[in-house]
Amino acid sequence: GNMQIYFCGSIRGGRDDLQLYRRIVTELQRYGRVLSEHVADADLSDAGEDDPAEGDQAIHDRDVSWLRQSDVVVAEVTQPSLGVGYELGRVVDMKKKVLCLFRPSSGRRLSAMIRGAADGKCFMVKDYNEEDVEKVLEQFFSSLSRT
Ligand code: 6K6
Repeated sequence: GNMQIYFCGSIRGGRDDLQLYRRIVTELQRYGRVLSEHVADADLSDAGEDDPAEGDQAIHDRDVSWLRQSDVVVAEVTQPSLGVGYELGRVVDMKKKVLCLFRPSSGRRLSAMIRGAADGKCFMVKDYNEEDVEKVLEQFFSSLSRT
């Protein structure tokens, strides 16, 4: 559809979940246009600047403007990332629908500032297993079209 989707996932926070991000982005493309496909780009390492032409300020400004443009935000929050936390904080004030996906099987505990931001309306936090990711996304997007 025409929905604009912003996907958040760890980059410099660590790339352990990259394959899962790719799976999520591929699935999100069924529901709309993913503005932030680069998050699932295997060439983008956590080591630093693969593209020296693009400074951190340009990355920040472009990502914030894409967040503003987006209709919904989906974040995989299992791998802790300052950038993802920052994006989610900015987006709370934009009153968009947000789905945070967390895998308890990681053995981590999600930050209280993310789990505690869930309000049952705009900001959702979903505990899931990797194998259920497509189903979880389907439930989220069908709940959107019902409102
Ligand atoms: C280009 C080439 C090498 O590095 C880059 C660009 N880096 C980023 N490009 C695009 N978005 C980024 C970049 N670094 C962070 N972000 C945004 O912050 C993404 O939207 C992710 O959701 C989030 C990741 O933050 P960190 O703190 O884990 O890097």
